[in-house]
Amino acid sequence: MFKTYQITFLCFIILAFTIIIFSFTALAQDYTKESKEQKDQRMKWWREARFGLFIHWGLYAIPAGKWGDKTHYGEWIRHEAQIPLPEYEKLLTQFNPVKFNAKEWVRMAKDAGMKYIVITSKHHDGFCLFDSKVTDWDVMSTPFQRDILKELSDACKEEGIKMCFYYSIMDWHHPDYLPRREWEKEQRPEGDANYDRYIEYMKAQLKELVNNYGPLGILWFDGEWENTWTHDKGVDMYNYVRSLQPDIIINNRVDTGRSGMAGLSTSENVGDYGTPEQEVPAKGLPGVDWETCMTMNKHWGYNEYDKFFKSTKVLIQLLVDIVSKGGNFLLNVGPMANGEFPPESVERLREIGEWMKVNSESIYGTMASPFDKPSWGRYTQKKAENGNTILYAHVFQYEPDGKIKIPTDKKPVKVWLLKDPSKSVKTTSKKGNLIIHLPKIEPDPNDTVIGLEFEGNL
Ligand code: JFZ
Repeated sequence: MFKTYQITFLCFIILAFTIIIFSFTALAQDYTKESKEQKDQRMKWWREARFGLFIHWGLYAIPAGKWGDKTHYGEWIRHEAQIPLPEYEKLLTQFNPVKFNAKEWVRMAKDAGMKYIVITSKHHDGFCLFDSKVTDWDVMSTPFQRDILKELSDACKEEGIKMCFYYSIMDWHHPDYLPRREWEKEQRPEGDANYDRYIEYMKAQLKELVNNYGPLGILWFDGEWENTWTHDKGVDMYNYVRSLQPDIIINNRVDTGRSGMAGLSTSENVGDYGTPEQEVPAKGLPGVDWETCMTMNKHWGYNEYDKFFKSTKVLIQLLVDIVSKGGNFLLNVGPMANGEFPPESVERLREIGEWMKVNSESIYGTMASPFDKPSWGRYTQKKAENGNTILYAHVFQYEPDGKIKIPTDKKPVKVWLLKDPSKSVKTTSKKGNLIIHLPKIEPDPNDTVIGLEFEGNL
């Protein structure tokens, strides 16, 4: 029969095999194969949020758009002005945003009605706004020496805002990143650069970001378009980040299938949602999750010469337009080198917040409109808890006769003006249309919202 030591040995072998097989399946887990219910669950907060703040901040805020005699630069300044690396590295000693106050930033976003913040943990210049153990090209090497992302993620947790990180795949600083910029091939030879080692660096940083600042809402990849990044690498990275935090949301720029500025990918590509940039799709896309990101002026990073800010009215109507098509709006601020938001951005966030305080129920948790876009504005809709449908009529333009027409023969069980529910709103029917007689009030120049509750579906 077996001896005790033989049994012990056998048990040991079985245990070792079990561990190996278990860890192997854990490693090999394919998160792209989840069910629709699982994805719906994971995307729930994001689909309800509808509105977030994008922040582009880094060393490029110091030159503030100016290099030599040109003043049109932003976060791409090192590439566009062809600044040699040793020259750009000098900015490190000047980064000291003494006015930075994480709580104030988070409160400004929250007061504007935003539910999540996506900030550049690392942009294309490779500089990290967090304390990274795998590089010195980070905020801890500046005179500031404070972990900006730690302070922000703590403030977000306190205020109930989802902390999310932008992370650039392209990196103009890391010696292992390839390819080199065309113009710096001679000053920065490739030497023994090793792209696989660069991927290990990315993974180490992403682990720091998820583990030390999480749980995170989104990892927002970018800079995926250079020829060294491939679909297979995107799939691997997607699964890697999900393995760190299974319920995290990852945008489609982790993969290579994005169609330029329109930003949408096909179903063969990984990534949880599409990212149109500086534009809004002409129509909603049923069953597709997308988020338009946009600047308030013409730059992502701070440019002190750029005063071409969109008005508050334009920004509010953009938000409503996007939401009426079933998308999210990620609106950008490029903070200054002293750590403050530009005053023009502060003002707009505050004014958007005033509108949201009255009207946000017509934004949060709403879906694309069931009707075509009307001449007078937009529709959003949501399901009430009792199964009724609530339609919001966003009136951008008060028609001279004070009437708007909605193409339904259904009668609403309730109609109200969001900014003054005590005002009664008259409705009549005409040739299969519902006519709303707008109350005689001073219209909101940004968007006057009427709520209409209908029994069942529309
Ligand atoms: C990228 C970045 O390069 C830019 O600095 C900023 O962070 C923005 C949000 O994202 O910009 C892009 C990316 C891709 C295209 C255009 C701008 N594209 O494919 O057309």
